[in-house]
Amino acid sequence: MQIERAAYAFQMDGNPVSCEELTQGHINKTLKITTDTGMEYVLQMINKYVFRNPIRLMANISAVTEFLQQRVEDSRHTQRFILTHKGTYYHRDRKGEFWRMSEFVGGFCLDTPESPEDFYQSALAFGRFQQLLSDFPAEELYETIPEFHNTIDRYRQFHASIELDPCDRASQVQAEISYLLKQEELAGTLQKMRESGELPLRVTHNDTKLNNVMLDSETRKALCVLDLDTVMPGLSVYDFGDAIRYGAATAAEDEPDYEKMELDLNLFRVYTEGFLEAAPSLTDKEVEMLPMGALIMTLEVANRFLKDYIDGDLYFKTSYPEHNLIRARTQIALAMDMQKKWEDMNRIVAEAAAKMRKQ
Ligand code: GN1
Ligand code: MG
Repeated sequence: MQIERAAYAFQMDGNPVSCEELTQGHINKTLKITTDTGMEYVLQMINKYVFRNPIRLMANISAVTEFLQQRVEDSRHTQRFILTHKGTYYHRDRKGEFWRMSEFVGGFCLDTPESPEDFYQSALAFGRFQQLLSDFPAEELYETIPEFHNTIDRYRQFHASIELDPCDRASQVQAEISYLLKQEELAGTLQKMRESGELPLRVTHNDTKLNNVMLDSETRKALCVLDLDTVMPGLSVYDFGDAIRYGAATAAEDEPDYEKMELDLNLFRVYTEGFLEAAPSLTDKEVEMLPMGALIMTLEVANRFLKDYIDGDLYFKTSYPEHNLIRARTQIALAMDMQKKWEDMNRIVAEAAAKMRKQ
């Protein structure tokens, strides 16, 4: 009933005939609604624990999507949000929950690339997204999650959770805590380069998982990027890094057997080439720091999963009691593998940059 009422608040074409839950995201409740005229929509209930100000969040998203709509040739190359009958991009229900609706772009999302080409396509999508937003007025964007990728601040919160240890779980995860604490200084490197101006601030996506890219069902080419909740001023190297963390990994983010988790260097190369091709405005320093972006994003997400486990699983959706711990261990395994492959990662980036310069 709550879902149906929310759907009817928006200016849909036709009446809803079916509703299916889409379960890939970890944050918002997401449903696909089909109407009797054959239109398909995505209806989402915004997670208020994560996003404290859904109205400003939607102001960001509508500004970004309207900006992109004027710059893309094919309408499927950006999301389109639907207005409510009251003329807003959000609906607030009687329980105080916030909802939004967009047209279903058509196509599919992957959790793992089925071929290197799929991953290359996602690199083009995120690279283009960044390039297209390079003249978006960044000062107009509200910070939906303040300090989102500030790893120095993430470590401050991590220390606070270990100290508080509200569920008495810290003692079980000493090995994981100890590894992450040893990486603390390294994990702050890029944040310091942002503060000193060595790395430029750009409008970035900040959540560049492969499953946030829509691929065309027929051509398998990238259509558009989804999940614009965290579009904010940020670092390009983190957009690159989070995509690598998720998509160039040999196992799922929550693979229980963490020995299966490694960095796939071939996928790393493919993504690097696509990203550099689609975002030619990256500076030499940004290019040089791409491997560091991948390593630090992996450490940051490991830190966030472990913190959430220690806090009692308040932030990420979980399917079983140790889900966040498993996720943290798998991310730590990936970070360790990147540290082993560090020279290869740097060589691959240098080779891809040299290849771009020749073109
Ligand atoms: C969340 O919303 P989703 O599932 O695409 C999270 C990301 C994490 C990711 C880990 C707003 O992304 O930061 O990297 O889970 N999004 C938010 O899978 O916290
Ligand atoms: Mg998502």
